[in-house]
Amino acid sequence: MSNLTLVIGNRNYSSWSLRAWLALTQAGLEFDEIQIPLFMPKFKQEIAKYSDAGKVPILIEDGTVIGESIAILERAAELAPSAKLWPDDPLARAAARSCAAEMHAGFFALREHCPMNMRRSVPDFRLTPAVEQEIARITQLWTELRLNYGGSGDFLFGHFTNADAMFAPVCSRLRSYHVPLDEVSANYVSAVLAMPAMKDWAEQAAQEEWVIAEEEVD
Ligand SMILES: N[C@@H](CCC(=O)N[C@@H](CS)C(=O)NCC(=O)O)C(=O)O
Repeated sequence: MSNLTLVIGNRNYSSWSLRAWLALTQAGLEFDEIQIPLFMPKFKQEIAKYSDAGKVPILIEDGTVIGESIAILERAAELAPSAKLWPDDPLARAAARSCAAEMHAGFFALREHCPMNMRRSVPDFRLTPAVEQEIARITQLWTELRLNYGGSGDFLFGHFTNADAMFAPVCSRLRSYHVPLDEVSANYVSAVLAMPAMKDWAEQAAQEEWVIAEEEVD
């Protein structure tokens, strides 16, 4: 039994759970996992056993409850310094924290209209202007980061960092809804989705039987 327990929702739909799980997994940290399917009759009751905030993910470390995915990512970076979940260079690190915070605090149109749904594939999905605008901002950000910090690696700051954990569900959404992308962004999405941990998460998501009708958009 580990001193870390991560409480997550459905692998198929819970984008915030994915971010925390991916950061902990990529950092090589051992953790126990508790899964509570979202929006099922007992969701609130079950989650109240761990946190009054009522949302996943939740990391429990030696009895301390850490909610909010960005705080979990910070803790993962502290627990596994050699994984370099934040870049070493101070300015690169500031840029990584900035884009992670931008993701955490924004892109509401994309989150609302293009829910993460790992097993879904919608070829003729029509984007709203607001979603198009947000995707333009995201791909501009990715292009700048790859150019300035990507070096010879495949990720935003070369190697995998918490910035990639924050954008991993966006990569999944762009693939699910067949969003056309520039070459840099398309390569980045492919690199993120090809990670063994992402494949593992997606394979398990595909086996889940829970369906949340509102998230099945087309
Ligand atoms: N700000 C939170 C958001 C967490 C969140 O919204 N989680 C969703 C699942 S992806 C949830 O638990 N929803 C259940 C609810 O709102 O009742 C974070 O960053 O962790």
